[in-house]
Amino acid sequence: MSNHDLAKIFGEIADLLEIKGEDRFRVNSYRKASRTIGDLTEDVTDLAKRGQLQTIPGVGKGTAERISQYLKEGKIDVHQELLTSLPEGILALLNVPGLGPKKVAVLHHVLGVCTLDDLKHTIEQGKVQKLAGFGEKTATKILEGITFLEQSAGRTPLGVAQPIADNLRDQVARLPNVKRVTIAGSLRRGQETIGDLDLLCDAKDGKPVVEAFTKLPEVTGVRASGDTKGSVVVASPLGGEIQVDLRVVLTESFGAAHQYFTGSKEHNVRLREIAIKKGYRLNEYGLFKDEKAIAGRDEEGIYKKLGLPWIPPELREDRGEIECKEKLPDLISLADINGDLHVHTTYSDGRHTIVDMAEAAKAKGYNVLAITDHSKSSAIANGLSADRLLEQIEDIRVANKKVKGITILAGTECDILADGTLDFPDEVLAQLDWVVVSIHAGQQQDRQKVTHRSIAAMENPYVCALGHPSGRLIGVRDAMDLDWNTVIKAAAKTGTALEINAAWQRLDLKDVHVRQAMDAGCWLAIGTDAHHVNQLDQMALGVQTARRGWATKDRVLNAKTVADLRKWVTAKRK
Ligand code: DGT
Ligand code: CA
Ligand code: CA
Ligand code: ZN
Repeated sequence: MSNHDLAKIFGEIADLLEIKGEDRFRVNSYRKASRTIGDLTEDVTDLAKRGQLQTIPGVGKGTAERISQYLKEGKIDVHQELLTSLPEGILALLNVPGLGPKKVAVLHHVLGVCTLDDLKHTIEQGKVQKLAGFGEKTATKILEGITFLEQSAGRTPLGVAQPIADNLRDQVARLPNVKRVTIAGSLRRGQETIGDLDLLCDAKDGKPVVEAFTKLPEVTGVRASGDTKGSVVVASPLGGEIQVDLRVVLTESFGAAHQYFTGSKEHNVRLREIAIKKGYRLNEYGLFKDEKAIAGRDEEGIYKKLGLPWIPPELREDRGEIECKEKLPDLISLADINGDLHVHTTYSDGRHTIVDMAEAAKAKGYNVLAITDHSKSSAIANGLSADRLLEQIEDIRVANKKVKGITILAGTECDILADGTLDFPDEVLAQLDWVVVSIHAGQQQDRQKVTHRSIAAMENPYVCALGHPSGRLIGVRDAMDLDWNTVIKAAAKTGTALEINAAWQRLDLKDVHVRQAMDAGCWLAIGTDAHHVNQLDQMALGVQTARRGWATKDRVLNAKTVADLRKWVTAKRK
């Protein structure tokens, strides 16, 4: 945890210094320290204990002293001084997509902008548009950025919320007299961001359970505590807090409550209508005919009595799941996944070697792992030149002999350049087993350009999958302005898979685009984009996103055997 917090503080120092107009050298040294600390595999606390802070590349005496101060006092003087010398709202401006410290500095010094509200007003007054280096287009982008921020405010990405919820669920499960605990709400439905966490508990006497819940070590505040319901807040690792609701119900109502609190609201409204038509009454306590409960112990019973099959939570959005009746799709599940099709190693910016990644993938029960390191244009990610890629292919052949029971595919995550050409020539791509192509720069280009680039790349027969197609970062950066109909049509026509990038920051494709791709007959490839062995676990998020897009196993390449996957690649090349 310290590494993450320290990296964030050093990054803020760099930003604040830059806004103040301090010299580049100082700014860069803090920025570098931030990046190195964020990338460390070892906890700084341990390094500090051994007196080895200065062995961290780029960390000199001064930085080491600041780290030590942070570890002792939880703060750093320069950081505190900077925060008091600038208006409070300044850091919030940096969160606006498209606004970096340089632009914020101009807005602050020239127009006196201190807060998001100031910024909105000065744009409305037409002042920002007239600034050198801004213009009408930039002003519009900034306004869009502010709207984007306002919409994502207070919501936590699924991948961040999941481990917090799992941990709380497990702790509540260990409380006295608790029969079972389960997660409900948007988290159970696998929605990409979560407003609050909803836990449901089966116990006879709610009050002591709720009381104990409000006293869990993670709890930083209590909003409500009653006989059957408690509401608390816990800290989010991204800053800010997350609300967690716990409801306690009796065994005979558990299924009804699980159904009700899983939602979505829209899905529930539809169910209630069906219930009313049948002369029943549906609520969180059960399904009732007159005053008699006819279902409520389990979800299946409720759906059955309403004339429906049990509907997987990921589909409960009133997007056609009710009308489907008995013909619900047989959704892909984690058990169907034979491998991961997008991971990085120490060859580019990953933390682990090819062999380590393969061993970790094998431990997950996979039969196949595609190594897809960056290509040379992704210079900050230490992208590979063609020569280094050829060396890596050799290394992968050797690793394949060493690690038995899993096939390591030699792949790439090749950059799609600004004009739609690829970072490697066809002769190089031809030597690989698996090719992902991604846009990493020029995401701001207009719709026509980004659409053309994506399509041009997919028209190359060596290309297997289009990586993180939208380029969005959840709550941080908006998607590219793609013409989705055209891109999805091109994917179907060229037989190129669209990736579901399962990294928690991305989930890209997102659910509705997965659905559109499914309807268009596209292939899908799920990749965790793991830069660390632990991140292979993100596959669960990718599968959930696939399920929310109604994806079935026959269309997901990860469900193929190695032999069939190879056949698929060969066929695509013809
Ligand atoms: P969130 O927290 O914004 O990510 O989304 P949810 O879906 O978790 O919503 P939340 O926490 O407000 O409520 C949990 C579930 O409880 C929701 O999915 C459906 C049910 N629910 C809450 N309020 C209502 C309501 O007014 N009507 C109906 N039918 N269901 C509700
Ligand atoms: Ca919720
Ligand atoms: Ca809630
Ligand atoms: Zn990428």
